[in-house]
Amino acid sequence: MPESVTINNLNNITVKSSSALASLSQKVFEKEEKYSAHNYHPIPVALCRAQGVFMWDVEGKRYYDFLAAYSAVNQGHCHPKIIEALKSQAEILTLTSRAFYSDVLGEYAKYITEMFGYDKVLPMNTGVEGGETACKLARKWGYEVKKIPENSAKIVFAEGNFWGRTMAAVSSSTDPSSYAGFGPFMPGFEIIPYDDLEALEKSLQDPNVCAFMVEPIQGEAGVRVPKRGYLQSVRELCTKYNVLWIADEVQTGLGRTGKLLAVDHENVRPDVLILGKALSGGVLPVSAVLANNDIMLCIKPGEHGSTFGGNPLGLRVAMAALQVIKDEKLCENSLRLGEILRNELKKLPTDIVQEVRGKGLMNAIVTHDAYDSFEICIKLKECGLLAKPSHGIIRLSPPLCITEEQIMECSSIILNVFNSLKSK
Ligand code: IF1
Repeated sequence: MPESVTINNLNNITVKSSSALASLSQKVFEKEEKYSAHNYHPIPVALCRAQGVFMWDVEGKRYYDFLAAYSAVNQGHCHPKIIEALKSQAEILTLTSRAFYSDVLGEYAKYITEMFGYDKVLPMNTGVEGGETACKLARKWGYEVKKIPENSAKIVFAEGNFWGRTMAAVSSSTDPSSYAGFGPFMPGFEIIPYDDLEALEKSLQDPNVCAFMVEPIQGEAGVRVPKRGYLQSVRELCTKYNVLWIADEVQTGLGRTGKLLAVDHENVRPDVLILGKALSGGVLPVSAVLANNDIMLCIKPGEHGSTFGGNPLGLRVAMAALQVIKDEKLCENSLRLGEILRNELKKLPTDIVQEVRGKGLMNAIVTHDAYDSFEICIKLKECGLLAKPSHGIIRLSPPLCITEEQIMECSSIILNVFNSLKSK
């Protein structure tokens, strides 16, 4: 058995056999299997440290992170400026609840509303809480402003949508793995095909529709990029029929697609904007719903909130995370390197790969059905690159701080793995 060496600190070197190292990972897998719910099927890698675009497992192996925690780590793992914000705030004030004012919420609210061009922000924690908040805002606006009869408001969603795992979120899902076995479902939700303007216009003619909630690029559905002009037409149709356009930018936002927001590719503005994930740089759950006063003020004191929503610790982290995106020009980097990555991946064997698609550094490899995306991700892992299979595609979304040299190295890893499949 080849010897391998791990350096567990500067003072001594422990020589472990590769089987001893492997048992370190196995112990992690077994403990999680025994004591944690089986609500995921993870790639078998036991991670213990991360920095920038890299993660390390308990055996000391280094990997490129090509998932970025589903786009929550756009700024790179453990970004020093975000961690510094976390540490300094953690020592003075972490949580007041919204029963009282804190000296952070107003500062953050001014910062983020000016950055995205809305009157107000409603701070929440997870992305799905952002989606729930947006739906409650839309219903309230529907009753108070659009004068929809009580308890008759409808929200339209696109087939293939994914905005979380709550009962409301799965009530709008068309993916059985999300909704099966969790009924009965939320009433007043309607589904239309994604990227279908005729179906959208037909649905919006119902006077009881208060909102259309949609991802500018569908993430979980497999990085589905709509036809150019779709978002502009969504904007026009929602305006025409007095329906709120809710853009779920929890995954596509904050530089992931090569612009600050994915809607910026078509220079359009949703009525309600949902942010999450990278809003905290992957440090804490921080989400946000942004809207103008005519919508946001439909929710009155005591009608919505959460214990941790707007907590000083998360908001200091969020301001640092947003500043990093600006200071390090992560949107521009994402746009430029996404082009380079997709150009390199054009060399993938067409008898294995149907399509490579995406925008900025939000991409996916679509394989022909005969190929198992989970098995391919195992091979990628063995070559030092961590990616995630979902619904037959392989999602590629590294931190936006990745360099061109690293993109080229990762492209060759991916090309080598796929070419090795051909020789099977
Ligand atoms: C899981 C998927 C991605 C999201 C969009 C809201 C949320 C998400 C567009 C909710 C969350 C996460 C959830 C996580 C895996 C991951 C995911 F595979 F589930 F669908 F990214 F595509 N809107 N997506 O993508 O945000 O409440 O999780 O903070 O549930 O397995 P959250």
